[in-house]
Amino acid sequence: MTRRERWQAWVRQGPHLYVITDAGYAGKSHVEIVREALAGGAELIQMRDKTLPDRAFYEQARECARLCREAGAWFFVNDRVHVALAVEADGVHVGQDDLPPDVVRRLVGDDRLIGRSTHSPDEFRRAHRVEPVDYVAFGPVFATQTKPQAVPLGVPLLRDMMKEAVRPVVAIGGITLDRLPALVPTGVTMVAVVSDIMTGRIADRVAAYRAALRSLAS
Ligand code: TZP
Ligand code: MG
Repeated sequence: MTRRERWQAWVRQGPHLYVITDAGYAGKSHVEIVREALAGGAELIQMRDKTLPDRAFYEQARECARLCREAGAWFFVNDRVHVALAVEADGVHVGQDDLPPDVVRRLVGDDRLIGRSTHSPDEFRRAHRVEPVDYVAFGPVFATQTKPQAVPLGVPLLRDMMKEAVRPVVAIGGITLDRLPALVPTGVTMVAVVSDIMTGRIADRVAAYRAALRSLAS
């Protein structure tokens, strides 16, 4: 089975938790965050750090990728396509200011996964219709301190966008446990969480999200 076939099979078993590392919130290294998230049962982790120099990012990403591989969890690198390739990550997540997805596809090849951030209906539609990506993130759904300037899009708009979705969709932004009952019925494949997991006991928070998602799955 190819990686993308495994991905498609896993996607169908959702909704899943999508953990995004933030060393600032956690006060820990990405490697420590990944260890704790995996101990809580994380199945997908994205390493995200906007400030680390490439060398330091790479050193940690290499270890995070190894830990995820060993645990059978998906590992994504945020923004840095070259590092995703260097550490043989499962995929790379790119936003609107990063390399365009068709260029990323050319660089990473057919089997590696590409995730895409979108922040408006136009971006969401383009990601679904023309971009060669494996999932589409939409948000922030709720206001969040992690991206304070971004305008929250809201659950009603997410629900509307889901009618047009033909790819796995990741809800992101301001997600907390008590908001899952509003999000899961929209049909999203994944919920991505930064601060609500990074600021607590990471393994326990991951386990709590997984249990909540399981109980809400239809
Ligand atoms: N993209 C849209 S919202 C967001 C990103 C990276 C941050 C989400 O963080 P949090 O702390 O889970 O609200
Ligand atoms: Mg980016």
